[in-house]
Amino acid sequence: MRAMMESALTARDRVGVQDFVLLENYTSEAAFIENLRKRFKENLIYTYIGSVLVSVNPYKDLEIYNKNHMERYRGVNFYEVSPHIYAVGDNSYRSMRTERKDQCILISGESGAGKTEASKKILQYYAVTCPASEQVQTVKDRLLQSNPVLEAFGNAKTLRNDNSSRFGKYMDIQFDFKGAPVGGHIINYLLEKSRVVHQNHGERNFHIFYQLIEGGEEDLLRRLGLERNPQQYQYLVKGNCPKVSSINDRSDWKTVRKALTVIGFNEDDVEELLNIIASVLHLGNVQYGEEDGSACITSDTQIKYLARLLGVNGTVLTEALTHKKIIAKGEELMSPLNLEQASSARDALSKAVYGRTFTWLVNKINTSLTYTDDSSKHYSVIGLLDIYGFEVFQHNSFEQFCINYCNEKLQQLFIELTLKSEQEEYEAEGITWEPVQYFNNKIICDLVEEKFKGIISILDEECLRPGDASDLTFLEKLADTVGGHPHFVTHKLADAKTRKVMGREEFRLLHYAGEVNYNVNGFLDKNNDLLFRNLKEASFKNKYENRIQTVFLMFFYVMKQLRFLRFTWCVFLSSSGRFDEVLIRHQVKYLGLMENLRVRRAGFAYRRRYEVFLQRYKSLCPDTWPNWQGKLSDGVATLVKHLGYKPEEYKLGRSKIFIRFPKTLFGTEEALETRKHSLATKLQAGWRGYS
Ligand code: AD9
Ligand code: MG
Repeated sequence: MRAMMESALTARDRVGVQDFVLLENYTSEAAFIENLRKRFKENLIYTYIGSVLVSVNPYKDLEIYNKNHMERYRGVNFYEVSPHIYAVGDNSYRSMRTERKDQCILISGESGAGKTEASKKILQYYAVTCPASEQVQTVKDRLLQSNPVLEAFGNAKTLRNDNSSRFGKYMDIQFDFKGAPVGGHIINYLLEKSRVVHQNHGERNFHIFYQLIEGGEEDLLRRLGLERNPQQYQYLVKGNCPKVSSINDRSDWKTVRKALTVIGFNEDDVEELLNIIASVLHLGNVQYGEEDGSACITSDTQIKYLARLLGVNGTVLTEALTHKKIIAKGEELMSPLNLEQASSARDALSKAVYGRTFTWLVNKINTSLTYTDDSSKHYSVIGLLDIYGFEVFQHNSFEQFCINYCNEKLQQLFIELTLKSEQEEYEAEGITWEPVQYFNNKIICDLVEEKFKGIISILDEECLRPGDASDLTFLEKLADTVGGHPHFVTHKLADAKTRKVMGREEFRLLHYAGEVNYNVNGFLDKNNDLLFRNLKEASFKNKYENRIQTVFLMFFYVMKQLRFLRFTWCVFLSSSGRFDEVLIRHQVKYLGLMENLRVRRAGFAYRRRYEVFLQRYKSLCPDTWPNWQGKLSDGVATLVKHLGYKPEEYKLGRSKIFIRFPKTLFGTEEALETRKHSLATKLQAGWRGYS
């Protein structure tokens, strides 16, 4: 016995605890990090904080994602097996089935932390473990194959991640009453279109361009007028990084081609798609010269290809790339563009074409995932949110501003749902409670989004203001309006030390995850792009805002869903392949994991409304079976007394029972199972009544 206990202790010493709630010194950050380190060393990358999954990116393939593992997690209690992303998937699936409630899995973490990999693993888990008929198998295949396609067109190599998502994704998986996946729907947000025409040093354009050039068959490339050399294309040379050691563009091309077929793209669709991708490359190579101050196209090679691939008239295209339409005295005239204007018109066209193609692609995928069985319109849903993670580069622009703002909102949601609402519920239920202090990043969200005086409002105003509005006037307005804000700094307002590391065209935001300097160059143009798209959307969809912000739209949708859903959080930490303590400590801090643990520790793992609790377990006590006649709270009190709950294990609130430890409820669940089993045996033998 002693030997057994000793070996259990040594094991715990070696691998740490699998739920931080069990950590003895739970207020110590050092103990928290040490526990992560121990587990990471043993390749145990997953740990819980109650029901929140925390993971550290191992950056190496672990043997924990095979079929055996999937089977191991199927239908077991969350806390009985070691923490895993499959356990999260399984738990959400079972809650959806037993409670008939839609679910949502929210995945957060900075760029390169492992969010997209995790969302794919959840999808694979469902594809393997859920029941399937022939028709369902098709849906499963399509759900899985949507990933390589979306990644080819929406992911790229950045300095942070070789396969970085450059768009936000919310995916619904729809299940029928048998629990089989029968459909899906994807919503995409804010694709980083600027990447089509420009990449920072060491980064690449979207994968698809390189895949096509490296992997496309000879006759296909000939038809598209492409050469097998990325260096030939202006849009692919900006980052000076055509090859990436971790990426095999040629084999990825094969995967994507196959995936397109599985998703239901016919030959015409594929041809259309590739024509557009090739056209973007040709557009990038359109070279301008100058004649009398006006731009002209110096070679018509690209125009010939473009005219053929896009099915437009070459002369019309040439005019469109060198002129703009103006209306003078009621007449439409073509006014020539200068060199700079013509180049930006060409780039704007490339971005627009790519952006629309991406939307078209997502729509096509959605059509192929549409649930068509009319006999049972009701289905349950598990939603997966995977957005681009927080990122900081040497040079940060409008794109980083949008991405980091999204992450700020996601963190706000995390705080709202796990810290704030938890504490508010205890208060509402009259449960004695020691409040936990935490940093609420709402102040930063407000700084960005507040009506009339937030950064986005000021930017919109500058975009719509006629006259001399420019990126720099925007910066000045910012300094005047939000200059005193504790999370905002401009060069002008900065102290001497900060000024040294800030450009004159930059403003700094003190995000929850760290400081970022944003260069305002291009802010107005890029925002205009969103603004006008939004204005168009607003004209038929202005239910909740006259102007719809795309970022708002994403979170509006998710938050609206969350009111009806049950959610699970997965928090991913990035690390550089080894356990990088400084990096991990920083993330533990800004993600509020210590506060989360404190709330969990002081709190209760489970809560159930009295009527739900009584209904489920009343058969375990002769006084509550078959029906309790008195007050519900008295019924629950009688029941738990009979079950032997100790006073420190639970509390009774105004309308709910709160149970501190998972094991208490598991014990009760087991008792229920045993009783059902013995009842079934007795019924078979003709028994009636309670025993
Ligand atoms: V970004 O915000 O889209 O830039 P993600 O999505 O958080 O980012 P991603 O899932 O793309 O990161 O993971 C980055 C890389 O980490 C992957 O390409 C893998 O090489 C590596 N990774 C992530 N998760 C795992 C894992 N569970 N096992 C092994 C992993 N490697
Ligand atoms: Mg990603």
